[in-house]
Amino acid sequence: MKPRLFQFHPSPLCAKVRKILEFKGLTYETVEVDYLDRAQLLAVSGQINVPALELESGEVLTDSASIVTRLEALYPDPTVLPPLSRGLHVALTRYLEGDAAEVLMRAAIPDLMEYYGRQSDQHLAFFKLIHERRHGAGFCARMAAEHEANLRRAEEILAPLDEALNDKAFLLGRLGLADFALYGQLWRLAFTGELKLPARLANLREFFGRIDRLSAALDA
Ligand SMILES: N[C@@H](CCC(=O)N[C@@H](CS)C(=O)NCC(=O)O)C(=O)O
Repeated sequence: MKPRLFQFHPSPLCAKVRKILEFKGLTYETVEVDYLDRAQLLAVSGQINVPALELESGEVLTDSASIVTRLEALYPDPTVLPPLSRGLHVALTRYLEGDAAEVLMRAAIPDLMEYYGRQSDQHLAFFKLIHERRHGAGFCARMAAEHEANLRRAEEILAPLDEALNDKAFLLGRLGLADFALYGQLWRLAFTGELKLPARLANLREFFGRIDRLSAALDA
């Protein structure tokens, strides 16, 4: 059996892991977890968050950072932690999945509400419950009302990353973990099928396409 990645389609951390698997040349299947029904995910991984990765050996990995560490140990070549910039990749990933993720998550709330609302009223209610437990009552409605400002804030924090890509294809020169983390965070603005990055962030738009096409490039 191929490795199985348990995911929610909109999840940035699942997007990151998908591209790392593809970069390493590993074929895998995705299991789309229903936001409301996590029984299989719980049975397989003992917890209810994604990504969870079940390897061919039966070993089950959770937490995207631990997944990357284990994949690096099992399949070191090609590495996502290039020797001379390993620390920078880790530090930048921490920023992208910390402060930057918070800003981009806020900008993505209306799309997420639409996505789960289309599945059912219960899906939307559960999505709101999870986010309002974390961020306070009224969070989702407030994010919808403040959407324009949230998009401006997202553009602000993405601008320096766009600038870093002026003269190179990847953030630190050679493709590595931080690029996959950035791809995952940009996925928040792309999971609907439309890349909602402002036109002025042209380098980032190209960058997203470059990583997005990785599997196709490897298949070629
Ligand atoms: N530290 C974990 C965080 C995993 C996580 O929070 N995943 C989100 C999706 S990106 C999730 O499953 N959230 C649960 C929920 O929304 O109910 C990792 O890096 O994998």
